[in-house]
Amino acid sequence: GIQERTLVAVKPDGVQRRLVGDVIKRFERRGFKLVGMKLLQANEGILAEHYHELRRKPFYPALIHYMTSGPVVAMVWEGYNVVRTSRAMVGDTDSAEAKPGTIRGDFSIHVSRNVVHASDSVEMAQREINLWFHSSELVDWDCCDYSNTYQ
Ligand code: DAT
Ligand code: MG
Repeated sequence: GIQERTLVAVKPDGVQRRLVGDVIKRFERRGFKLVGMKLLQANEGILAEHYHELRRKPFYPALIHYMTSGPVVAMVWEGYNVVRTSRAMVGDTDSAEAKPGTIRGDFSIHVSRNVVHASDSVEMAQREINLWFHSSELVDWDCCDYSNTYQ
């Protein structure tokens, strides 16, 4: 439905490189609705939850170190098929494979510094939104232009 939500986060490399605005711009102009956003320095606890499935990967310690190295900008975006569409906008996990035109394909070279996170399924999105945001931090509001975005 048009109320599907996903978690998008600009990672520490993206914040350091001042790419926050570029990332937001792409989701805004696509037509998605921003319903939550904050800058925070993530601690190991939240990242251990967030990357639970990767805990046995050889790159896991470096991943956690990088993700705690500076602030991230966490966002919740809403709209039709937003989980799938945002993964397409973000591009392949491995920046070397990411197509030009995607965020990773335009702004990054290597998998270990791939600028942005986006949830990979509706179920994971719900879990990640609950992990990164209190429900009171999410705002329900009416987009004035939905007749130009949806039928
Ligand atoms: P994605 O972020 O596209 O969902 P993922 O969930 O498989 O990818 O992995 C999470 C992050 O872990 C990824 O964005 C960057 C890091 N990562 C994945 N594979 C890696 C690798 N082979 N070497 C270094 N970092 C890696
Ligand atoms: Mg993932």
